[in-house]
Amino acid sequence: MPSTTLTIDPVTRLEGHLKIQVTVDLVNGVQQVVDAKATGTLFRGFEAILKNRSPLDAPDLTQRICGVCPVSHGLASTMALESAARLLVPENARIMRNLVLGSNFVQSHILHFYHLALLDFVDGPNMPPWQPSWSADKRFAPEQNAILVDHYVKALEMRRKAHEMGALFGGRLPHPPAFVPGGFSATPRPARISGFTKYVAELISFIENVYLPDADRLAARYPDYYGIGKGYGNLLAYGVFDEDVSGQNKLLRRGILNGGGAVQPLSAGSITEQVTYSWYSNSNENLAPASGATTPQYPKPAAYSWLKAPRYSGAAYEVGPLARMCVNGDYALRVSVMDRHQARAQEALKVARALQTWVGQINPGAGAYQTYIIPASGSGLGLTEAPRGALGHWVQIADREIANYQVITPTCWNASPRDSAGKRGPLEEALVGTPVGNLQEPVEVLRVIHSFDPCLSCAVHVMRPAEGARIFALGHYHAEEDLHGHNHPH
Ligand code: NFE
Repeated sequence: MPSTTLTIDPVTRLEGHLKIQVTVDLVNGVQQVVDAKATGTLFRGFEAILKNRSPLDAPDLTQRICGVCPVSHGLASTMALESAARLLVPENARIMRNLVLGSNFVQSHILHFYHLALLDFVDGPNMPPWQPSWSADKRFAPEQNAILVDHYVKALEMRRKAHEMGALFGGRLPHPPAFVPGGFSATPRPARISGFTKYVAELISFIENVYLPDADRLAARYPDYYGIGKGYGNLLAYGVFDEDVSGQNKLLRRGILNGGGAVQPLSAGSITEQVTYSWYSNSNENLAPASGATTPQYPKPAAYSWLKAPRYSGAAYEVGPLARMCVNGDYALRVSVMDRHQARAQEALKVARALQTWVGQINPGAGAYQTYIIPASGSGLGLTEAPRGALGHWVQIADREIANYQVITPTCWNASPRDSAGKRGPLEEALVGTPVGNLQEPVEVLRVIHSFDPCLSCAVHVMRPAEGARIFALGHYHAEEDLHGHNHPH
């Protein structure tokens, strides 16, 4: 049989625009993926937007990278600015940052399991938007299926509550305005504390009684997915949720696991970004992000993605809840589709329980902000975690302006293209070996992709309409004119 190339473009039920191309062939009598390419199809451009602006703009602007994980961008950015000014924030700021970020983690994990991943395994109701859909390899009996669909609906309500919980301190979700360099701009009023306490109890109950049992149900029905989607097995975590203002003690700690063995310390200096297969100038090749550059070049021979390829000591690393939980010693070191789902569900519970502890640590009588003065020059680094994995912001300040800014998102790590050595990114590698039962409905490929919870909005962001494209504005009508000033007949 000749090999077949399948293209899924766009992959749905994720954030942003991802194209996946897999080559399927027969190996030892099993039809399976033998090669894969992941393409981020839009250019993000925030690095260019931030140049020469006030550093104080960075937390607000970088939150607009994504509406799903804005809290993490706000935090990474304020951390980068504070490290450039060598400033530690007050205890109340540490706690309220944890509360808003943790609310976002819980919301995002529930979103991923029920609304993005589950429909690869479960039949939705017989109506749009659930139908038409692929029917391959759906294993749940009708009554189990119905329970999971009920939980899909319940999960919408729980996500709303998680958003409302975070907004109590964040001021708004998504894009909370409360993350500012120097601390936190909300006051820890007792009514907010008691409101938060109620919400978190309800969310813990949902995670314990619904989410975790559903994740176990899925694992029991699809145990073969503990053997699918492994990839390199390299895991990396920057760590997150400070337990004190020094930033040294975290709920989920920093480190790397190199295909097995003991957790190693992580050195930020070992991170570079490679662009051989990315639509960026070769002058950007293998730069450390502290002195990184993001110079688009399209088209470019052999390049196939707007994502760069971040590497640690030259190797590809997977990031995300599984990486965090394994590095922290909370999850046995196994890497697969089902382990990603299990670790994510268990992390949701760990974070929700920690929220309960932190909200009790707030001192309502104390402040949460200290004056932040923009340094005349300097460099800063903010390493934290977003729900989807390790997130880093690097800033250079000169003449009190941003001279350079670089962001490496979790999806850049996971869905990166090949590096300069020609080695696949983590998701590409994880797809290799995936069995494909039905070439018309390669649902197994989707399950591997979704287990990483990719977000291409974080990775890429700005697009230029095609030549001749027509622009329609909702609400009022202008003469139909394309971008190039040509009028078109009705
Ligand atoms: Ni757009 Fe994000 C998370 C970040 S993923 S969701 O989590 O940063 O690249």
